[in-house]
Amino acid sequence: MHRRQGTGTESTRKPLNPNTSKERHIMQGISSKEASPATQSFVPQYEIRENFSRAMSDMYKKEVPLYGDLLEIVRGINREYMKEHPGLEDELGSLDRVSEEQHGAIRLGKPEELATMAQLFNVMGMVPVGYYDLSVANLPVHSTAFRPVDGDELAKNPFRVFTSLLRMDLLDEETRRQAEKSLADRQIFTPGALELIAVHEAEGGLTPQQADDFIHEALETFRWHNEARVSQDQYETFLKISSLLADIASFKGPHINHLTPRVLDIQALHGKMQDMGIETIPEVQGPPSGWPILLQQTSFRALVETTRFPDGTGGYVEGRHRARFGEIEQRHTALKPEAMAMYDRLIARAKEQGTELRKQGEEVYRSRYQEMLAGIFEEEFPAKTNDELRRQNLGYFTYELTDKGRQQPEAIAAARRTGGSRKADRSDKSIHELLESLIDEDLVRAVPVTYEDFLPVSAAGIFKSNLDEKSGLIESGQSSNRQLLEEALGGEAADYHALYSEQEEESVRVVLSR
Ligand code: OOG
Ligand code: NI
Repeated sequence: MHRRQGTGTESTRKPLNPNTSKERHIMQGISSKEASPATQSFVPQYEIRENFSRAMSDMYKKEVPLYGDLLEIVRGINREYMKEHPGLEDELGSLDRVSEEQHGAIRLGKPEELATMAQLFNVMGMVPVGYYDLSVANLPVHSTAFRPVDGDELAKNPFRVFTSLLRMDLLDEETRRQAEKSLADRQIFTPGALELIAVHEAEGGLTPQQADDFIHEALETFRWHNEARVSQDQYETFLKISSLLADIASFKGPHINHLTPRVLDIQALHGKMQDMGIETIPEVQGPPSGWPILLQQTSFRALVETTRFPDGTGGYVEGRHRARFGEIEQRHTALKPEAMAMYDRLIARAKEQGTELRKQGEEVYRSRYQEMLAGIFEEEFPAKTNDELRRQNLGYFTYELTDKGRQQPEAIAAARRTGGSRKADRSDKSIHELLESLIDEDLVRAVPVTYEDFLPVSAAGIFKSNLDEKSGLIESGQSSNRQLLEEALGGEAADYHALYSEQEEESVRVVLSR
C-alpha cells in the first residue's frame, strides 16, 4: 500500500520528478527510471533496496541476537496498535510493511570511502539528504543520511542509512597522522562490489543475477570483522582521544553499528524493554510523547565484542571493543522550518534543565526528565495534534480529495473562485485558507507527511550513550563544515525541507486543479 503522501488519488502517488527538483544536483542520469526499453530487465531499485535491507537484518540478527528478539516485540506492539487504530493501515501501509521499516548507521574514515558509499547506495536509489554537524556535541564527525526521496519509493521501502565521516580537520596533528596512517590503504569494498557499482553506472541498472551478487558483495562492507588493523596500543591511544575515533580508525570496515526498527508506540516498547531487564538510555530522545512531531528514539548499550589486535609478530592479542547497540524509533509528522526552530529551542532548554536534574543524581534524572520535557512543550509548543499542526501551518501535509470531493468537482471549483479575488497574489496564506475551508466542507482531507530524517541533538545523544563516558570528545567550539562533506560526496546533500515542501505543493496543485 501507499503511504506517507496520501492514499486516495493517483496523482498524489506520482513520484516527484527528480529532474525538476532543484535539490537533486547529484547522482542523476543513472536512475533506472531513465532506462530505455532495451534495458527493461533491470531489477527496480526499490527491490534491490528491500532485499539489501532484509539481508542486512538477517546478518545483524546473527551478530546481535537481541536485535532479533526486539524485532518480534516491535511487531507485536505494532500489531496491537494497528488493531486499536483501524484506518492507520491506509496511512502507514500494512503491518508487515511498517514492521520491516528500519534505518542503520555507519561511520567512515576517509572521503574516498564516502564517495564510493554514495555510489553504492545510489544503486538502491538512496541519495544523501541533510547535513548533521556533530561537532556541536564535541564529536569529531559530520553526517548525512542516504535514503530514497520520491514519494512512491519511500512508500515501497524507506530504508535509510545515517552515515558519518570522520573529521580529520578536528584532530590534533599527531592523532591525524596516526589515523591517516591506519586508514591509508584500507579498502572497505570488495572487488565484486566495485565492479557491480561500475556496471550499474555504465548500464543504468542491474539484472536479477547482478542484483543478487551486488547485495551479497555490498553486505561484506557492513559486516563485523573482529580483527583490528592496528595494535592494541594504537587502539588504546585512539580510545583515549576519542572512542568514536577508535571505532572508525582501528578496524577493517565500517561495521553497521545499529539497525533501528520503527515502532508505533515507543512508550509501550520502553516498558517491555524494562520488563526484559534491558537497560535503555535514561531518556527517550526527541520530543515528549503525546506530541505527534518528528522522531522519538530510545537505545540500549553497545555489546562488548572480543577483538583480535595484531601483535606485530604475525600473531594476535585478544581485546575488547564496544561497537554495536540497539535502537528503536517512532516517527511522526515532519515540521516546517519555523516549527522546527521552535522545537530546537525547547529541546535545548530541556537539555539545560536536564543537566541541573542530573546534579541531583541519575535516578532523579531518569524519573523526572520526561515530565519536565512535557511541561516545557505543554507551555510553549503551540500545537499538540496533527489538526493543530496543520491549521497553524506548522507541519507538512499532503492533500487529497475525499469521496465527496471527487463527486463534487464543481464545489471545489466554486471554492477556488470565491478565493479568486485573492488569486492574483495566490499567497501561501490564501491557499492555506482555501484548503482549510475545503477540509471543513469535507471535500479535501490532509495526510501528515512522515519525518524521514534525523535530529542532530538526538543523534548526539545516541552517539554519546554508546561511547565510553569520558572519552570520545573533541574540543568544543568547532564549526560545521558542510562543504567538506559535500566535497567528499562529490555533490550536494539534498535539503529535506525542500523535499517535504515539494511533496506538499505537488499534492496541492493536483487537488486544486481539478
Ligand atoms: C549514529 C547515531 C545517530 C540516529 O538515529 O540518530 C543515529 C551513530 O552512532 O553512528 O543513528
Ligand atoms: Ni539511529
